[in-house]
Amino acid sequence: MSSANTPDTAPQTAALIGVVMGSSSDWETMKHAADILTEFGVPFEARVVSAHRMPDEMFAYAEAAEGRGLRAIIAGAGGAAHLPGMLAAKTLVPVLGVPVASRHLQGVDSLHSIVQMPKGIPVATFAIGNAGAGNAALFVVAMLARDNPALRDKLDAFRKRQTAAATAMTEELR
Ligand code: RP5
Repeated sequence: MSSANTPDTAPQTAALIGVVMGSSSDWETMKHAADILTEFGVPFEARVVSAHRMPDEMFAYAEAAEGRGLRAIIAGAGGAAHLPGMLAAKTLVPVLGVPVASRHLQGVDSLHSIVQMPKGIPVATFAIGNAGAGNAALFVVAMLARDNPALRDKLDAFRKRQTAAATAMTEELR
């Protein structure tokens, strides 16, 4: 059972996507990824897997990800934000990184930590905050939609609704 402030701790059956984060304080941002996956009906699990406070669990999560059938991991963290890179180092499952806004540097530190991976271990890095979390999930949907026509249709309809909403904005100017 999820609430507005905490990630779901109970994994759904046959999760395809892992949504992980360094702290429950990241959930306010990462729930925007969870909301998109829910909207598109993509099975996911949401967990706190802190890189520096529970490193053994983080390694275990990464090492098990491929065997458990995860197709991608969306990892959000703030500050030094080493979680996405460390996960990526321990699994062949693609990792998408979401920089969470930090208190003192507003997430620029998180962005730099995640995006500046040395060549060899990639982390697909998204925008700081809610937009990044939502877009990471939309990117996952687009990847899964390549061999899932029903999901492709949902994504197409989502884009068309967005276009219609933006088109209607001109009316609001009058
Ligand atoms: C990181 O430290 C987390 O990803 C979070 O963004 C940040 C602060 O964590 P808390 O102090 O709120 O638990 O590990």
